[in-house]
Amino acid sequence: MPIQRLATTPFPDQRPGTSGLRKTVPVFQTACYVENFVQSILDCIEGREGATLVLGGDGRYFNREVVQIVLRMAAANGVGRVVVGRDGLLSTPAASNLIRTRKAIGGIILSASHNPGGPHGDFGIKFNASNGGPAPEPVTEAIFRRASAITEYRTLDTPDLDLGREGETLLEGMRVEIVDPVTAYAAMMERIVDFDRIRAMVAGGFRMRFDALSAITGPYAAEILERRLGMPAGTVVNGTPLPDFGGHHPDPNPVHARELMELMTGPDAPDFGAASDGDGDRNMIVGRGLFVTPSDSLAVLAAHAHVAPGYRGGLAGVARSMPTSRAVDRVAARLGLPCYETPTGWKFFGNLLDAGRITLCGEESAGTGSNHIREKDGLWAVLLWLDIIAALGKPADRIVRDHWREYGRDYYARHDYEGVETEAADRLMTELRAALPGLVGKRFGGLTVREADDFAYSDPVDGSVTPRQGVRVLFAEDARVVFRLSGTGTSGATLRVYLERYEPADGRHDLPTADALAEVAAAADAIAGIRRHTGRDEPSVVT
Ligand code: VG1
Ligand code: CO
Repeated sequence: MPIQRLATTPFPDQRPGTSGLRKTVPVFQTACYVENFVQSILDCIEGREGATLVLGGDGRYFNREVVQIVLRMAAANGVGRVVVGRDGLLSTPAASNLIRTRKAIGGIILSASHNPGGPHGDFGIKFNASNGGPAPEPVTEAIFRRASAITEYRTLDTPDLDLGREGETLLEGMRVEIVDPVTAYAAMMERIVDFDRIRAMVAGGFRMRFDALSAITGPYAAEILERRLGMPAGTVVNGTPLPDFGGHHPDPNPVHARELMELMTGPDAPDFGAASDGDGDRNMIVGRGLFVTPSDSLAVLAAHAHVAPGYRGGLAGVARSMPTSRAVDRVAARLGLPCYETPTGWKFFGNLLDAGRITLCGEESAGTGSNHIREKDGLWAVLLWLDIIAALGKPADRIVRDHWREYGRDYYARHDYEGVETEAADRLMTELRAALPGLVGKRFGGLTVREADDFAYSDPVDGSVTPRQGVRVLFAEDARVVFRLSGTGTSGATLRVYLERYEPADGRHDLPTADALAEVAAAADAIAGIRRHTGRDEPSVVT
């Protein structure tokens, strides 16, 4: 079968964002759109001749078709072997694990993560490097430059492969190895957390609910929680991955996982609740009657991870994305650990993990992870929580309240203004940046600005500098507001406003978050003119 070299012309908009290229399905369905981007990725993989590549996606609409396109193109571009999840499915953490264990040169992950799916929903393509992590900025920029000048792509004229059965087939000279998506991942989890200890807790009557939100983690959670850990059938709900996620937003937060929140705050709440997102890398943790913010979750995990087999030697260090609350910093300070602050997006943790500088890291957006792979990992976070609950013999809500008593509480909320006109959002950020030098010392209600800057990250490992990663305003009263524009949306702009305030005093840890943050929210509007620029009185989503 001769390789086809087909002429094409570039699309100007194929620059990857916070996490890969994300567009609506109709955009991806435009003739040559997928092919151009995939060829650009392949062109940027040095040494792809004869190498191994990992391939899979979260099963959303168009996953099936794109898997076949990528397989043909990989074969036509000289790739030696592709390890692909059965039916083209792999959660993002499972893909990261396979890239590492199979010594692949990289992986192509098909997902738009927490964005809705379906014929009118979103799709995405992301390239991960040989360390299993999202390609760093120099690579994504190289892919973008390539895509902006592309003239032809290579493929084969072959029928679709049957990806429904495990085993190996040949696609011209390339081996296609179809693997069970769950097995290797579940085995890795058994090494990191103490399954026996959790099983004993389950045998003692511990009950939880895991809501897979009709996305990729259903089969993973069913295998691990129900089969290996012995939880009763029905522990995992919405466990069948659907191409449109049942019409829902597969974003595990109190707004989009409302059913879980209602259960956990109602009279029949089980001991623990959890959820994950479209591609399985995010996690939501809920104790009885208490939603645990991802920032607090990271801090609690950092404080107790050493009880689990994977972390018995202690942690090398921790990291959080800049908008994530400073709760984990307090744990690091107490334990004498280095604590790094990175820009939003998992790709910035890769160097720190590879260099052995950190063991745990996380983001306020429900992403938590460790050095076991190079992606955030939803189910892993749930399992580590379970192991900690079992080891401490305390329910999740008690663990969190005890944590606040020891360290103080960082009240936290994120206000998203979605679908804002791009020009209005840009104008807001431009004016805000211009106003920064004059802000220090100004008072907003009871708050005084102590520092204000536009976050620039200097990578301590490779020395690279990434400027303009979000405006942060720090108040003398130990409160903070951060402003940045989302890099994962597919229509208009999303303004994210991150609010936090530290409350050391015991006895003041049970305020409604909105009340604790009211003054900070008012200051945020006064500083950035949110209403004036966006015309919105209220955020579209508060998480
Ligand atoms: C968002 C989150 C960020 C996360 C990214 C990818 O990015 O804020 O923390 O890493 O999504 O997560 P942005 O640029 O929209 O704020 V996932 O689970 O959607 O791959
Ligand atoms: Co995700």
